Amino acid sequence: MGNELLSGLLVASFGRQYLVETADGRLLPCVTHGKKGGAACGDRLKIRLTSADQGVIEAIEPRRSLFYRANEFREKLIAANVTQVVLVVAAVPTFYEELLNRCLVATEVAGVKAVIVLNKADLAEETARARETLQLYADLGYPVVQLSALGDVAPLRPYLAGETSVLVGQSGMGKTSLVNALLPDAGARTADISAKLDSGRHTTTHARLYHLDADSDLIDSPGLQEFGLGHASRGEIEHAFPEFRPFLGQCKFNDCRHAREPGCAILQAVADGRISRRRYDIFDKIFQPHRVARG
Ligand SMILES: Nc1nc2c(ncn2[C@@H]2O[C@H](COP(=O)(O)OP(=O)(O)OP(=O)(O)O)[C@@H](O)[C@H]2O)c(=O)[nH]1
Ligand SMILES: [Mg+2]
Ligand SMILES: [Zn+2]
Repeated sequence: MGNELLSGLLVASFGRQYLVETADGRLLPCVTHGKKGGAACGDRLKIRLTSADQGVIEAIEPRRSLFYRANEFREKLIAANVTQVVLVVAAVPTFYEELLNRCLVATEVAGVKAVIVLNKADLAEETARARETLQLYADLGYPVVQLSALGDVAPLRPYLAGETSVLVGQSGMGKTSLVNALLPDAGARTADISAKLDSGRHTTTHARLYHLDADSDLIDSPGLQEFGLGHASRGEIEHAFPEFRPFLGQCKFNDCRHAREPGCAILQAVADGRISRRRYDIFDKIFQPHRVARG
């Protein structure tokens, strides 16, 4: 077909197969050239038609942000061009605080806003305990929005207005249920809560972008079990803990690893109660591989 390039928005990626929304609102299956991957949901693209209803990605436009995780071997892109990460947790199944913190670090490293959603508020007793755990994060300035995706999702709407948000979190926290509640026409499917059979589970396997309204988008993403921060530098991780910032650069040694060095301003702040012990312990765990590595 022609050599003309079209602009498009990547709204879903299935391995090397992509679904691209063109300016005129069509959804076009696209592939990439050869082995080149690296496109993420939310990417703005230049595509070329290879047939009437198939395209090839020719270029990825510069991104305003990239939210991703990485281990020592490879990167896993989650979403591009988001302005906000919505971290979805619930009391049931239990959410892992370290994973939440890893997501928060990646959000800070990406330079975008974070909102924590405590879903399944209808499970009142368990939710009350989880809310106590989350108070630490509310005190740090992260909004904590408590709601039930099966009830009223109105409390979340003001946070989504005008933003491109990606929902992230462990499997089963209710990300897709939130999409369904916010966008009844989304066609996103979830496990039926009334289905007693485990086979009724419907876990999300790929990211998908939905238009909430003319200037708000919402990206659903697959559940996470781990969140590698191999891409973050030592300095980025230190700064990703906002309450550490006033103390960074105050340690006796320039290359202080904040482990057990004398004159460590971070450890002193923990001892003084100005940095929470819980957050420091999580930082310590996350920072561990970066202590031995360079940079
Ligand atoms: N009680 C209760 N159950 C909920 C609520 N929201 C979601 N669920 C249930 O939690 C289960 C998981 O919901 P999903 O929306 O599929 O979770 P998810 O975060 O998208 O999971 P993955 O796609 O695997 O990452 C389903 O059985 C939902 O019905 C809620 O507010 N209250
Ligand atoms: Mg899902
Ligand atoms: Zn230190």
